[in-house]
Amino acid sequence: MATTGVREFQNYIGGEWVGAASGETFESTSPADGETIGVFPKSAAEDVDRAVAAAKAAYEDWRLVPAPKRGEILFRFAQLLVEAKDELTELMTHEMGKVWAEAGGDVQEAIDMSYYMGGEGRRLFGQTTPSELRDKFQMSVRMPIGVIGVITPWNFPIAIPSWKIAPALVAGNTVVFKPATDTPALGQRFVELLDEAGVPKGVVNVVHGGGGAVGERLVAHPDVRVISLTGSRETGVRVLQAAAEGLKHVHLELGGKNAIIVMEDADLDIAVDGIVWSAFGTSGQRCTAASRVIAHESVYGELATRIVERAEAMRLGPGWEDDTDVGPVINKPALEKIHSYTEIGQGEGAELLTGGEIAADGDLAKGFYYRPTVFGGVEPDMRIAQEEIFGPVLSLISVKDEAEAVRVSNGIRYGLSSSIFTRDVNRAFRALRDLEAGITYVNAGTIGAEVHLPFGGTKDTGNGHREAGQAALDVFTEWKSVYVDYSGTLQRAQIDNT
Ligand code: UN1
Repeated sequence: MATTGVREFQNYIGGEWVGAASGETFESTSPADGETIGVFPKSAAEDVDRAVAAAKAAYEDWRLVPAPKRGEILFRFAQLLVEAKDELTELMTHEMGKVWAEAGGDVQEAIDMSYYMGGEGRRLFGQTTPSELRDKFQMSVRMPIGVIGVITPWNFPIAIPSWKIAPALVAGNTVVFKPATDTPALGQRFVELLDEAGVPKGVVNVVHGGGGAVGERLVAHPDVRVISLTGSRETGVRVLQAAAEGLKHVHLELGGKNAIIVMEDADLDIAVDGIVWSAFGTSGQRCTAASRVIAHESVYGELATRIVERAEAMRLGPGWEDDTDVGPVINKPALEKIHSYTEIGQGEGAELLTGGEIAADGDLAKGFYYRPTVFGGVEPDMRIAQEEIFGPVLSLISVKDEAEAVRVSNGIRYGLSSSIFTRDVNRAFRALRDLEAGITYVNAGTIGAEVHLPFGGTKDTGNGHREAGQAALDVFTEWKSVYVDYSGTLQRAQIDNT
């Protein structure tokens, strides 16, 4: 595709906009219609090394900037995001493909997170405790760690960078940021706004390029102390292995295979709304998307009919058009992977109730569109009910009772989001206790987490950390325990305290 007139973007290293040392580039194109969004540096190890050196140098002063001041920069950043919300929303409908309302929600989530973490500048609470000895004071304080490597996905191209970069900055760390190669223009705008907000040179650096060249060097670099990655399980395992030798902190936010349980006493109108929103919103490309519905056998039939009806009424199209319900999926390999699961599902004996095909009529042929797809009669151990498809594909599973519903919901390797629709409060609380997931919704779908509670999952969804909320600070700080003895003598803990 011709690139004349297309904007050329650069890396941002130590406060300078620079190309890749090799001079190589790659293009970002729209999944909605193939339009070229921009040309970006295809960076390599050398570029990463320069960015890490800049971040390391900037850390020496940034860690000493009072945290409330760092927070004020985040407040300004949040305000700039508010002002740029429409522009970023529009760019997101083009570069990533999600529909207008959801793209606005993505930007809003970054606004919320930046205000929330800006406020942490005046908190960053530690603990004070009594001492077992006389005339001794003690407390714990959160300390910054150093240079943080931030590797983000394309599905929340503004929100997820904010989940990692805002807490990293308020805590006094510096950052080397590798945006997803499918959404680099949005990553770039994010950093431009941080710069405008007053983040000093070298505190946030951006290096564009692939996971192989840029990501691997970031993980291997001895001066990067923390890696925060949102991505696939396979990438997460590779990063953990690569980071082991350097004993780096690794924060992983990986896959999901989230289920909505619908019991016989549920309000089916709300359940259908919640299912359709969670399964087909963002074209199913959320880690939190619902890809399984576990329905009590007495409501299974009605639910299936109503979900199929709603799926068939959804209009596919570019996200910037007002009447679009479902946008494209991110790229051709994603489209092919999603379609392969239709074949896998049919091969396994599931019943294709609707969808199951690439949509290519008229202008849709210019992009990567997949029809909302529903499989019925799915058995819990089928691949379509076990593996993350990351597209608009939903599996319906019928169960006999609550115990079986919970067992099926838990019977996967992942543990991100979960949901139950019921009017029985006892049942709801049992589900809250028993569902093995980092997030459980009652009478809502599986998507829509807010920024001030921890976000993340159990089992293969991660490695025990959480983003968002107070929990996010644990990834980007280390505790220091401080003991001050003002007794004027040497007091020995555990010995002189009798
Ligand atoms: C993701 O899919 O990786 O809860 C993030 C939600 C959104 C975030 C999803 N607030 O669906």
